[in-house]
Order: sequence, then structure tokens, then C-alpha cells
Amino acid sequence: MSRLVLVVALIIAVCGACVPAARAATFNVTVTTDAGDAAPGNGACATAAGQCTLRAALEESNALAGPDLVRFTLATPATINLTIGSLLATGSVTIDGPGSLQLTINGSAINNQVLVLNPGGAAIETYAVDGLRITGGFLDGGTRAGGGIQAAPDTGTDQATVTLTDVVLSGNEVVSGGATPALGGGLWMGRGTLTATDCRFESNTLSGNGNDFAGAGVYIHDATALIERCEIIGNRMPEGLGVGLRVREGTTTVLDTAINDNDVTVGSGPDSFGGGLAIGTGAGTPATVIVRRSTAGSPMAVAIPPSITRRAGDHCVPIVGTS
Ligand SMILES: [Ca+2]
Ligand SMILES: [Ca+2]
Repeated sequence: MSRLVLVVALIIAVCGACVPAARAATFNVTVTTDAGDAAPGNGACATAAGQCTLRAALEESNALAGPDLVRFTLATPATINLTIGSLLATGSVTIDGPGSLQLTINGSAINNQVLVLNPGGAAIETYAVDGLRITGGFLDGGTRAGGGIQAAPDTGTDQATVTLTDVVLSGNEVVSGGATPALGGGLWMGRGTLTATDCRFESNTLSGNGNDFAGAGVYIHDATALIERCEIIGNRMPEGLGVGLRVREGTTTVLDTAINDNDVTVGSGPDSFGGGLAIGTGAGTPATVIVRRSTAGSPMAVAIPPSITRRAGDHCVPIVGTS
């Protein structure tokens, strides 16, 4: 074997192990209208009108293997008013907005979450969302969870790694229905990892005639979470557990965060605990919440609901207003 053939053979042998990873694609959203991609998976973010909408970018990203990047070239401040339904992101993607004061995604109060991350996904997908505001989510049906963002909705199979930076979730609503509770007016996080930095969860609402409400601002089902330099303020629900933040299972750390003015609108007493946050009562991993260097001005700021059987491991370490 000549030296050249040997070298080529070696290169082929070595690179046989380097199966090319799915190439990350970048899609640049240039219009604020709402329409789907005309041909998902052809590599081009383009509606039938040839425009790259946010929905088309995500549909194209979903159809292509591997993580992708969605960016925006819009005159700001801009608002994308959804007219079709939830935006679904089934595979890993970064949604890189220009800033929470510069871009709003409005669910338009039609019956849907605004953004759903990794629905029905067997794999752990990774999502980074930064620099945008999500409002106008309104959900009266289905899972009744996560009016603004619902991540990893199937707690049996879905997991997601979610990073939110400079994201505002405000003015989203979930309505309870019969035996189905309303959970997570702003954000509902299922299983996986959540990191929220410089975010605001404000004026989100749970409503309806049911009697099971939790986490009008944020509901964490069973995740490892870090909430840092955020505000959880002005969220409302009729009664229930943890108006601002509800942590069902897993470990959540809250740093340098204001949890203020979260309150029930109807209930009081034994049915309502934790205006600021409530933890525990899940069936699996005990919940731990660590609060440091934060302010909590809500009524009943921190609570482990005493009326529910508390597992030995559920605990909260509140170090409020100190370092
Ligand atoms: Ca396409
Ligand atoms: Ca993809």
C-alpha cells in the first residue's frame, strides 16, 4: 500500500467516527405576520408568500435534524400577533430575540399556549429563548397548563433543558375546567432543567370555577431550576397554592429575585397557601426551594401547605432579603 493510499485510508478510518452532526441552520424572521412554512424541511424558511415568519422558522427547524437558530430582522419595537395557534418547537432551538422591550409575541387570546417546547418528545431537547416578551396566551381546555410557555408537557415522556434570558411573560391566562386544574399562568415547566435569568413573570392569571389552582406566575412540576435576577410580581388566581411560584418537585434555587404582590382573589384560609411560593405535595422527588438575596412581599410569602400530607424531604430554605 502506497503511503498516499495509507494516509487516505487512515483519514477515512478516523473520520468514519466523525459522522457529521446535523448542521445547525439559521433562520431570520423578517415579518411579523403569522403563517406556516410552505414546505417544512426543504431548508428554506418561507411561507407560500415567500416570507420567513416566526412560525415558518420553527416549522422548518422542527423538520430539520439538529439544533437551529432563529433570529429576527424587524423594525423594533415589533409585535407578532399569532392568529393560528400555539408555536410548537419539537427540537432543540435557540430563539434569539432583540430584547424584551423590542419584541412581543402575542397569543392574541385565542385558545392556546403561546409557545410549547418539546411536546411529545422522547429525547431531551434544549431550548434557549432570549430577548422577547410573551403575552396574550389564553388556554381554556386541553392540559390547562402554561399560558405563556409550556415546556415538556407530557410528564411521562418529555424532558427539556430550557434557558430563558431577558424574557417577560405577562398577561397570560389559564382557565380551570371541571376536574382539570389550572397550572402555570405564565410558565409551566415539566421535567428537565430550567434556568431563568433577568426574566419577569408579571400579571399572569389563573381563572375559572374549579377549585384547583397553582402557580399563576410559574409552575414547576419536577425540574432542577434556577431563577436568578427575576421578578415574579402581580400574578393572580382565585385560590390555591403558590400564586407567584409553585414548585411541586425537584430543587429550585431563587436568587436575587423579587417575589411581590402575588395574591389570591377569592379564597383564603385553609385552601390557600403561599402567596409568594408554595412547595411540595408531589408524589416523587421531594421539593427543595432555596431562596437567597430575594425579597418576598406577598401575603403568606412562603408556605408548605400544611393541609396536604407532607413528605419528609419537602423543605424550603428561605433567606429573604439577606445575602
Ligand atoms: Ca421550508
Ligand atoms: Ca432542528
